[in-house]
Amino acid sequence: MLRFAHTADVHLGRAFGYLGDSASAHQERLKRAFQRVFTQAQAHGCALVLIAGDLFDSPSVGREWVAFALQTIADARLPTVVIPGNHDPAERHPFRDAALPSNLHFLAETGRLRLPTLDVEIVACPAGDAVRWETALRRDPHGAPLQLALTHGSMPAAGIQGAIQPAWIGASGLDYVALGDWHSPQEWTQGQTVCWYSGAPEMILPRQRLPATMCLVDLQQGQPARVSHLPTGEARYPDSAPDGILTCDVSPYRDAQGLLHDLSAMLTPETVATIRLVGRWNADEPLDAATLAEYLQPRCLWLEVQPAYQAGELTPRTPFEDLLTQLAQAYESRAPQDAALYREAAQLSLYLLRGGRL
Ligand SMILES: [Mn+2]
Repeated sequence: MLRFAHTADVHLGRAFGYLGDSASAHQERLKRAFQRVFTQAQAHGCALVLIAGDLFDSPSVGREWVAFALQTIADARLPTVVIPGNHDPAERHPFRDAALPSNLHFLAETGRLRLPTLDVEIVACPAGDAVRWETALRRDPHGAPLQLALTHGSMPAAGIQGAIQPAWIGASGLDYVALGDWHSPQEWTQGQTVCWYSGAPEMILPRQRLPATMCLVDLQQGQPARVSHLPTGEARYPDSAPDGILTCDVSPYRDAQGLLHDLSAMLTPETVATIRLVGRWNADEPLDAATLAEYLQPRCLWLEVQPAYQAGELTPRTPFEDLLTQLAQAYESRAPQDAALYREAAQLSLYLLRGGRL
């Protein structure tokens, strides 16, 4: 039996501008996730590590990122196979001119590699070379007992034509195809050939499945590959929100402070959340989603606030607010057909006077 680790889309060296002050901490998280791929591989007795493209975020990442990747791979001492992705294409890949450790097999072109000590044969299908993939994705009847492929590109999806066709996988006769490009894990098994996008080992963009994982694959001759998923990333949804969407009923709150307090308690520096505010906001002060997001953002990795609540009716509290309301009522009685408009104008005036934003 052959047991191996499959990851892709590590994106080492990514800047993470959208994370603001948390960007450099998240770059460190990416490094830890990459190291975790190897520690998990070792802990589970893997004989091989596959990295299906986009190991680096760009061909021009700083030299320290390249040195880090090479050192991590060398230290792990496991045979490791890397192909270029669309972010780190073959012609300008950082590994091209680097001195590679002996356990690293960098396959820059479409082709085959045989690792005799493992009885395994590997087909490389790097990004940008899709015209050669259909013929390359084939079992060699005279080849090694176990045969697998690494491919970096998109399957057909809504609005995307796709660089790979599922039919190529089905017709390949290979034991496993390790896909890279999509950042959430997804299965594309066709017929006898088990096929997965491993997903990125840490969050690259918030819209991917969290926590990020890697694939652990067991391959036995004549049997379908068995795949399990091991966590590698630290970015995660709140405990109470398995899909990342935290629904919060604002009705019981009498001020924004109490709401902020309760929401803050659910956040950590690793939290990624969409907070959906529902119910009726009954407090005197306006509830402003943008202000709320500004306050909560430094308390987590990333969040979005979705205002889906209804605002309760505001009643005048000061002589000036009284005057505004009476004015609107006077207009309303003169033009009853526009009553709704005047009422809305009066409510909006009170909202803005109390510091609300549009
Ligand atoms: Mn990618």
